[in-house]
Amino acid sequence: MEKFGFVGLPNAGKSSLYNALSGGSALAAPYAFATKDPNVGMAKVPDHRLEKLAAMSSSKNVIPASVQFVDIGGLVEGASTGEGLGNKFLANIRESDAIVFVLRAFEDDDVPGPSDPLEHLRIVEIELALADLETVESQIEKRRKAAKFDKTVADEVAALDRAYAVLAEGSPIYRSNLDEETRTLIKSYFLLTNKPVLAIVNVSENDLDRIDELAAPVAAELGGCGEVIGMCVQLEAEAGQLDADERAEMLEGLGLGEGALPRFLNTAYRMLGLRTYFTTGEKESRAWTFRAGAKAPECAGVIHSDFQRGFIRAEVIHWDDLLEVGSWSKARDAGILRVEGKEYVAADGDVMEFRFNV
Ligand SMILES: Nc1nc2c(ncn2[C@@H]2O[C@H](COP(=O)(O)OP(=O)(O)OP(=O)(O)O)[C@@H](O)[C@H]2O)c(=O)[nH]1
Ligand SMILES: [Mg+2]
Repeated sequence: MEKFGFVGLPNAGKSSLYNALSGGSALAAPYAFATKDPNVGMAKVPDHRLEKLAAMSSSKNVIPASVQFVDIGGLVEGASTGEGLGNKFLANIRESDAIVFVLRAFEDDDVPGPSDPLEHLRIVEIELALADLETVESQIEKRRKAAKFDKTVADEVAALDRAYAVLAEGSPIYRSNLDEETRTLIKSYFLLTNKPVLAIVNVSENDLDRIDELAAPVAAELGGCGEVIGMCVQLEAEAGQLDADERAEMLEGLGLGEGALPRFLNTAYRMLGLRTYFTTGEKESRAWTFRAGAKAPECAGVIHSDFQRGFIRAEVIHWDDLLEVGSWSKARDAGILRVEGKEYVAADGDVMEFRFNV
């Protein structure tokens, strides 16, 4: 399952975001370093298409796609030299697929700390870059020696040298012009800034009419290097404690529509190049995750490796065409189920059934 690691200064709202997503009750408190041990949680990726398919099939179970996230302690300026909790605890998010910055833009006299999201961004970016620099420094000479005996290591060392030059400037790799090939060569080092980033700008409950305005400077600063979403994490967390109907009523009443979490989760999902196909029936309707560009057998393998190994063909229809005709059997009778083979590149929103033989 894809995993997101939360990074931010103390009191930025990371644990509150965790609670918002999981409906959980991690300690969110107005003092620095409230979080010491990581909180690991899961969130379902909302998908109106799945809901509609489940209703069509009167499915007993509805299983959405989900992502995992990890809430860690706050990072402070100088963490790389041991300030605050230091930076060793970042190891808890090393294997995340993406980084989520939580940047504070809310003012609250009861919650210490700066409330300029650009200041938050500047500090976390430098600290992550310095943590990566440490990682590269600790490996680069060893790998250079290894390259003397094994020519295949030479490309990797060259990539490490390039990464080093970027990081030594205090700059994250996701902001650099290092190409895909270089980044892939150093993937095995799990550098924190060699991952996609998404920034949450956490605005005050008093600024709900200025969310976009307050998020704009962060979007401008990151340029095309990361996604940016503004929200009031506190309210989303309070809503997360309610059951679905009450939650919808609360968010709607505040003029927040369905809230910011669906957009956050969908953006995070797509940012990683993830796509969804569906299976639907009376027993269950389910969303399955695949990587953009995957072919039918690989998609089948998400359900079970036997499906991929023994793949024969897939029956496919786009979700809205299926919904229109009303059921799988009607779609078959109408002759609008496509039969696709091994080379079929799955599309987001496909509904599929696989034929296989093992
Ligand atoms: N007024 C206001 N307070 C908020 C908001 N978001 C979070 N807080 C409060 O700020 C305090 C810190 O929030 P946390 O979620 O614990 O922050 P954190 O980033 O996890 O902090 P550390 O674990 O110490 O790094 C808590 O008292 C929250 O209730 C917000 O949008 N508005
Ligand atoms: Mg916390």
